[in-house]
Amino acid sequence: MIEKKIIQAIEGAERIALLPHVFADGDALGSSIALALALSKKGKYARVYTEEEIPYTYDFLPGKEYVEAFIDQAEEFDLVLALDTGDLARLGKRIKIFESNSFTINIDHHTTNTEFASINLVKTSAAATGEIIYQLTKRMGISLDERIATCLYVAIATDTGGFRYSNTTSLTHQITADLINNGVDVSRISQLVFETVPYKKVRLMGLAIDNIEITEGGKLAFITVTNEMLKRANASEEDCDGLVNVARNIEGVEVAALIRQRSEDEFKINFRSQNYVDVSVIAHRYSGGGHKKAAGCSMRGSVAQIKEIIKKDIREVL
Ligand SMILES: [Mn+2]
Repeated sequence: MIEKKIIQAIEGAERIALLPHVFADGDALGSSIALALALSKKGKYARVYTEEEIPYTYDFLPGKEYVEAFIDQAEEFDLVLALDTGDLARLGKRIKIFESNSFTINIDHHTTNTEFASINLVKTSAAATGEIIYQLTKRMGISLDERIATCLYVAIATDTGGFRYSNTTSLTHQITADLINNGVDVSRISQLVFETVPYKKVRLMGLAIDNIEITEGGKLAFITVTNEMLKRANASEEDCDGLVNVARNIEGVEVAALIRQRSEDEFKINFRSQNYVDVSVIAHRYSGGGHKKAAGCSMRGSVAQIKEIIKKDIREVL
């Protein structure tokens, strides 16, 4: 039993490092902080190392005092866990922390997970890594409290798009019910996570919406964010979050691609599909990964060149 091995490893460790993926989202952060809170209840010393500072959307998370943005140096640990991380590249610079430890654990739900650790707990049926962490803490006999429940709620609510995506199961709702029974303030959290938007993000959305291009008979939508647009809106990387959904939600669109500039000729592509296209297959072709309906990769070239490549790939699967 993989869970049993993980619990044994955790029980045998004193100092534990937790690593969410780069550009940590609600699930990566929520499940990592929840586990840090749970482990400290068990008398363990736990730290969460992120690649970047916590995005403002998640700044309210209880337990963020366990989080440190990785600069170059970390403390010594006797156990390292990667959470919500499909492959080693998603650990960014923190691969140093991961590889300095001979015994590692990988807890994730991505179908593209490469099982890169000593122990791999990959449950692709889980809507969020938060669901797996919930089950693990239960098994460890750690009682939930408002802080742990809130972090897990954020993990699950964000990865299911507010319980709207097809990954949402009855188990998702059962787990969530237990979290709410442990004190989650649903309306406050929903407002903070899904509704409150800084003005700079609204400005960026305006610019991005203006350049949406719809092609392939209305089934493919592109939305582009250049560095120039970020500058004009006074916005940053984190303000691009959720933009791709604006394009995906257009009536008739099956696949949306957010093309986000990283440097002069380097772009990050976020794919979303509506019903039947498996975008993880396309992302995988360019060394990316993800889920059937949400995936990403990096590409080089001009925006026009990248659009041509994607059009060709999408045409095959539409
Ligand atoms: Mn996730």
